[in-house]
Amino acid sequence: MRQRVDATTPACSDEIPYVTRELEPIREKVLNGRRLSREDGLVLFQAQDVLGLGSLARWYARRRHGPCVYYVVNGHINYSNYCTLACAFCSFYRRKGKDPRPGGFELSVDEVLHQADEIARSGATEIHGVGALHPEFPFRYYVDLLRAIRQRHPRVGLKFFTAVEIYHIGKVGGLSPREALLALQEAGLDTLPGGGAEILDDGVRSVICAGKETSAEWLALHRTAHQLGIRSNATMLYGHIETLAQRVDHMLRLRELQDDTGGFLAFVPLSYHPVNNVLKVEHGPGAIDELRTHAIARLMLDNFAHVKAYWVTLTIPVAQIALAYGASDFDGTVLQEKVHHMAGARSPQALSVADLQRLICEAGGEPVERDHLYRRIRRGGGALDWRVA
Ligand code: V47
Repeated sequence: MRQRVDATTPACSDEIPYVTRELEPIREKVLNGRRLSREDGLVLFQAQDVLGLGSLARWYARRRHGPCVYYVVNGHINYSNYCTLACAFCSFYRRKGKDPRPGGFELSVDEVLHQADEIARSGATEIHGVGALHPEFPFRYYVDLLRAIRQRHPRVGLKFFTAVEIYHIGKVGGLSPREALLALQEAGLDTLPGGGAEILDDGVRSVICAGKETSAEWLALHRTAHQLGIRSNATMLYGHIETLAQRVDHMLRLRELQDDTGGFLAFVPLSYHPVNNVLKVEHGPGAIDELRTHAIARLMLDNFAHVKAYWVTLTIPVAQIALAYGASDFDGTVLQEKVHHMAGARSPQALSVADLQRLICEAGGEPVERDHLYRRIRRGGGALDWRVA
């Protein structure tokens, strides 16, 4: 499963990216295919030359993917927001029976299936399903949910449950994380979303998500998934109390695991939204910080195929510009997202395929529809008329 730089991808720009003097040594390393160090990452986070950084990251992304920018027709299902944890950054969760705030919900398997039907009818090739650590759902619920969707929609990729949910589901079923993953895989699980990574630093975690699995546990779960052939994403929640060094270290820990397994598909930076939660941070990251973070991720994570510009958290204009800062995946149509909209995201509820294609073209990219495994999708006339190319 080891991933490699795709040497067959056509180089699309031979132009040497222009950078000011402070970034010249790093440019030399990037142009010569040498891995960036922790110190390089810190230099990049402090560099004045944000445009130079962006052009270097864009050059690197184009060397790997040519002009291709990937998108997916997908929808989100949140099966519940009742949670046994109370992460300070999270605006999504509610405590069942104990929360004075309105907005708690839990869906039956039939209700989840109904949402899956609607998403599949729209022509989706992927369903992204996350919830919370529900205090009462039995192990069967999770297996039945996947099996029901898998039976009704055998071709749709099921990207379900963060690492933290997998630990919870395993505990509920009296299973080890590996056994839980195997049972879920047997029921239809294809890939894991990258959530729950937050910042892979246990000091930061003890403030922003006390009680959640440790950094090592998050990484261990993804390692196990990769060993079972379940590929996954990795997120980073940034722009709250973490330091820039902790962001670099987060990337390095992911890079190390990817060297071992090659199982990660994409890195997804998630900019922090400070509304409706108790973490005392006045504002999330600004656009320059967001663009810088995407570009640095592109350069540091040399063994990840894609950095995702997740327009839901970035806003559409910043996500579009992130395509000039090394991102090569615009995510998707994203029907029915809740986690970030409840935290104050002001982006729309969904984008049409025509919008995604237009935004990518306008940024100088060539839109390529992908599925949950980044395989190209070819479409015929109707919404359901699609196949892996
Ligand atoms: O783990 C929660 C984040 C994640 C806030 O894998 C917040 O393709 C910002 O993982 N401000 C869940 N972020 C969502 C997630 C995800 C989303 C899109 C694509 C993929 C993928 C994965 O959302 C959580 C947490 O890191 N989150 N609250 C907030 N206030």
